[in-house]
Amino acid sequence: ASLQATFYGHTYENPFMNASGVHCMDTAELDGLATSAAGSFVTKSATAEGRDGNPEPRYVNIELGSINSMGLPNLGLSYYLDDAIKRQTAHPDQPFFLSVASYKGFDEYVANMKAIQDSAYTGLVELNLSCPNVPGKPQMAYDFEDTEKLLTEIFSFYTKPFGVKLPPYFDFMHFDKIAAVLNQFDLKFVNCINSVGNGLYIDDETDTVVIKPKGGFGGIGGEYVKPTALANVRALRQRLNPTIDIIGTGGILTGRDAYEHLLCGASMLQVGTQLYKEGLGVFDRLNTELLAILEAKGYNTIAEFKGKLATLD
Ligand code: RRO
Repeated sequence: ASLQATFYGHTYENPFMNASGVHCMDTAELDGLATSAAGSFVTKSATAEGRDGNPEPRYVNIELGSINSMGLPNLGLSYYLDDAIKRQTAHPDQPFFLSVASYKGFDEYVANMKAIQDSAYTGLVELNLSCPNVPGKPQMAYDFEDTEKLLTEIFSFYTKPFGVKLPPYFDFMHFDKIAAVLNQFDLKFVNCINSVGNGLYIDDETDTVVIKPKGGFGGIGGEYVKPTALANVRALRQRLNPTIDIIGTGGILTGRDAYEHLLCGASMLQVGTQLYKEGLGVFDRLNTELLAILEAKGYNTIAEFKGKLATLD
């Protein structure tokens, strides 16, 4: 059997990548991903200017996952663009992903996309509409009107391939609304999900929160979020134009978790918390575990079961 992944018309060795924010801050970390068993990788979400981010502690591993309020620490868009332009010729048939966010809101999103449009970078961009950790700034993709306005503005000048990273939604009306917005545009992919925003974890010995920013509130990842991630992948696969591929992110610890995301319709799979906990060796293990599942079930390719989740009616 083969784990080859088809995504945006390209064939990757396997569907696994890091989730943005983990192991992707600088050229050295990106080199580690590029030479790992991951099929692709994404850079840390960049803002126009470099940022130190929120005060520490701001990321903590907990038993069933992680909580973070990093606050968009990054080296600035021009750093990641320069790195990406140097890197993009290595595997032109398997483009990696440049993640772009905004600290200041709507106008900075537009300015950042203009900078990429005007650059020599030709690869994929993951537009992060879902950072939960900037004090005073709501997650863009929870505002359906602003998201539509922003994508309209970006598509008025941007001609390179890109997709969007979404927050989790929890209501069928919201699945319907975000899909109706996204289906108006020639997006290449959506990524479901970013962390489940503004959770609270309490240490049972000290009765205190575990991260410093925002009084302890932070984005939750890991095992906690798998059912929500699967629901978002599935619900959007059922609603989006078939030309829009889905990246599944959230709660992938094992080959079985990966398999379930693929059943829901994901084409690529991102690993955040478990990569942070386990290091780059996670990709070898996930490849081995997912391949064993395909072979046990008699599948030769991911295409044979992708999106084919069975229901009870
Ligand atoms: O840097 C962060 O605090 C962060 C970002 Br930009 C994001 O998109 N998701 C997240 O959990 N943390």
